[in-house]
Amino acid sequence: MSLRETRRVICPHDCPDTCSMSVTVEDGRVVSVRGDESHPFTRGFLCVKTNHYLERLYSPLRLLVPQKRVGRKGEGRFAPITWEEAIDTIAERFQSIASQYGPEAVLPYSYAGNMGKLAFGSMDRRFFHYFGASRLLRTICATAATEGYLHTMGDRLGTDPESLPESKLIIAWGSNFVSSNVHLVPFVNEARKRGAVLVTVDPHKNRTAEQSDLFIQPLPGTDAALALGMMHVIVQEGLHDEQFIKENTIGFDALASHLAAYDPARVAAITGLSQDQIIDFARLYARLKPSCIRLNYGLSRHTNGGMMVRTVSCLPALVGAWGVPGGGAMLSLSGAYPLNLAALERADLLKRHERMPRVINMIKLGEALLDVNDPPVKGLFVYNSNPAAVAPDQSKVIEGLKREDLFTVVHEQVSTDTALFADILLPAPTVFEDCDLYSAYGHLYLQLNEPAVAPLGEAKANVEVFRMLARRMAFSDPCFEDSTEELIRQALASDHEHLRGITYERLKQETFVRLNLPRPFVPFADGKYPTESGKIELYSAGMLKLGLSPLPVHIPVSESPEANPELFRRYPLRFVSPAAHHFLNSSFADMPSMKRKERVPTIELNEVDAHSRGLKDGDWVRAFNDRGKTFFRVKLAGTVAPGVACHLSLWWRQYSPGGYNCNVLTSSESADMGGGGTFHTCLVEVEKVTPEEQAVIDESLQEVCAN
Ligand SMILES: Nc1nc2c(c(=O)[nH]1)N[C@H]1C(S)=C(S)[C@@H](COP(=O)(O)OP(=O)(O)OC[C@H]3O[C@@H](n4cnc5c(=O)[nH]c(N)nc54)[C@H](O)[C@@H]3O)O[C@H]1N2
Ligand SMILES: Nc1nc2c(c(=O)[nH]1)N[C@H]1C(S)=C(S)[C@@H](COP(=O)(O)OP(=O)(O)OC[C@H]3O[C@@H](n4cnc5c(=O)[nH]c(N)nc54)[C@H](O)[C@@H]3O)O[C@H]1N2
Ligand SMILES: [Mo]
Repeated sequence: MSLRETRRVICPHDCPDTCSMSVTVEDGRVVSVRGDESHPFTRGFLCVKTNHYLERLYSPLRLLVPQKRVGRKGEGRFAPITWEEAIDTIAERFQSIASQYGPEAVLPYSYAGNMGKLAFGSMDRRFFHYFGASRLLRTICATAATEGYLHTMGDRLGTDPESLPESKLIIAWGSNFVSSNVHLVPFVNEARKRGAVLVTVDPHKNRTAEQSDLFIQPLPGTDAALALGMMHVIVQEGLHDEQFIKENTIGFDALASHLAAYDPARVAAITGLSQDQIIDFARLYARLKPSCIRLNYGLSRHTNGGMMVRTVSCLPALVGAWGVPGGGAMLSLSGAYPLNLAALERADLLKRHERMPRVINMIKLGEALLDVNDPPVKGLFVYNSNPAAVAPDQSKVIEGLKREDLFTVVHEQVSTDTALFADILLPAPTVFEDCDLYSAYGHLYLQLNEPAVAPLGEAKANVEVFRMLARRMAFSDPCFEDSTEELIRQALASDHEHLRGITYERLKQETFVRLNLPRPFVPFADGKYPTESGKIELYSAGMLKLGLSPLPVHIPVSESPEANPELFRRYPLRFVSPAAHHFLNSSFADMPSMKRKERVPTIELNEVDAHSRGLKDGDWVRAFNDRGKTFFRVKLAGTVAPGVACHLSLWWRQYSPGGYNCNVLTSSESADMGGGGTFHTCLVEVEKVTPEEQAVIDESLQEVCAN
């Protein structure tokens, strides 16, 4: 008789939703994956990607045993080895690199492929801290937006999504939640049923814009000007909330005089919008309350991204949107989770070293691998990330990964673009086979994941791999022996009231537990803001000290006609590459069903730009700038303004005609705040491909279809 049971598994991917999945296991094999109906946020459905999770879990690309390279770098030819040989090799190579160049010559490279608190940052951090490796600044996604928001509000808190039905106006501001945060949709729909208006502000007419009542389409990188223009109108027409401003903010008078520079005529010229659009939007925003601005990270991926987020997050204060259910703004709720991450990461282990190891910004991986550095990077350990596909300035990244003298370890679930460059390739389990603790950045439930099935093949979790390495290298601190359960208990050890009553035992029983917060939770309801002044900072003395403008300002992005006319003359299209509906960064982009849905890498252009280049819908173009070139199929769908181009990312290089994806075009320049990525500040030109290029594309498409 077959054994059939239902389990809960927490979706580990980098997405605000962190869903609870209801999983059926039969004879040790997962046979179905559905949304968990009992979860207050997941509400019984999953996104299109995780609905197909079986395809990922049992993919032919799954890595099942440790392997060592036998071919050329990047060729992807490997031979199986034992775990013992793999760990021995890594330990010996890291030790010899350390004795020749110092431990900083080893660089860990990881991000949020798995958002589990343990997998994301625990034994791995302890290992590299103890060893003295270079420290990685994890900037690729969230740091610019976070810093911008903190300058205004002081904490990573925002509107409780479960209170959204109370909103009368919801603004998706550079946030494509229909694709990137789909579990928000039922709450938004509930609000709309009760009469709420949905507005999208985005240079791309994305899936959220398609469903919106109003679509505002500024040029990329101009949102601070738009927000300041709205403030100009609001203050000039006396629509601001004087009482709220007086009690909750600092710097209103300075801001009000500064707004003179942002009259609708000037803002229209900067944003490409009409004056009426700006004025009407400002009036709508001041009139409809409660209102919620749904920000996410897309808006911040510009050289002025921190300032754009800082500026937009001043708007709710001006109209007094905070303090009621459904009001305010939402970037992230991660500030609500007071987990003891310091205990997991153990930065104190760094004190063993004479000086603090250097830091390397992850978006500058290409430079880190190629430039003359002292010491040079000689060892690289990649886990939870696929930098060959996701990091900017890809030709440099690939050139670096090809270095014969670079010893590269990749710990992965599937044979990614980065895995192909490994010297030692290690198999990782999926969340179905692993145990971990999950917070969320889009809801308020702490969740415990327990394995539903045994690890496939010889897959070992991140925690276990670094525990084995520490043991092999005779690291003496007892922290390297902590078990998974002990690590989870350490993370939960906090006196903070949000965690009151939440224990390991309770999580084991209930899987998900709401933080100890009222429902709905109204952030900042007590009028306290953990900024320097204790108020919402419309003027920020702290920013001035950092050399930033203390008042919100519009600063043209570095690749724009204002900042670099010469570059703009050569590359006149502002290229953005936000998230595709069927991929999650580069995850799922290997799955045949998801690739079929995205079809081929496309570039959306305006008719005017296509016409002036002799292009029609379906033509293949070469998109290029000084950093590189890649190929896209032209899509003319009325989705972008003249001078703007959009590609939905992220395709694997393996499936991209010509062997590079969109990140061969993007720049590794860091944002104005937090060293953040600037993927959407990117000028390009497109040209119809030559017959020779078309032949390459046709051949490569056959391979994509065959895979
Ligand atoms: N399906 C799917 N879901 C995802 C992801 C995915 O890859 N696919 N990625 C996950 C991750 S890691 C993250 S960080 C979140 C990101 O979630 P979002 O921030 O919602 O996602 P993005 O698609 O990066 O960007 C959102 C929008 O920003 C727009 N944008 C770009 N430049 C500007 C600008 O200057 N102004 C304005 N107003 N808008 C601009 C883009 O056109 C895009 O429509 O989503 C998560 N969820
Ligand atoms: N052009 C462009 N580039 C972008 C973006 C964009 O909008 N445009 N978005 C950026 C953003 S928001 C982000 S967050 C980054 C994301 O970049 P990454 O963090 O690299 O995200 P993924 O592409 O999802 O790759 C994560 C990898 O981790 C692996 N993994 C999952 N779980 C585990 C585990 O438990 N252990 C180990 N060892 N591996 C595991 C997965 O199989 C997957 O291959 O990309 C950025 N790149
Ligand atoms: Mo991200």
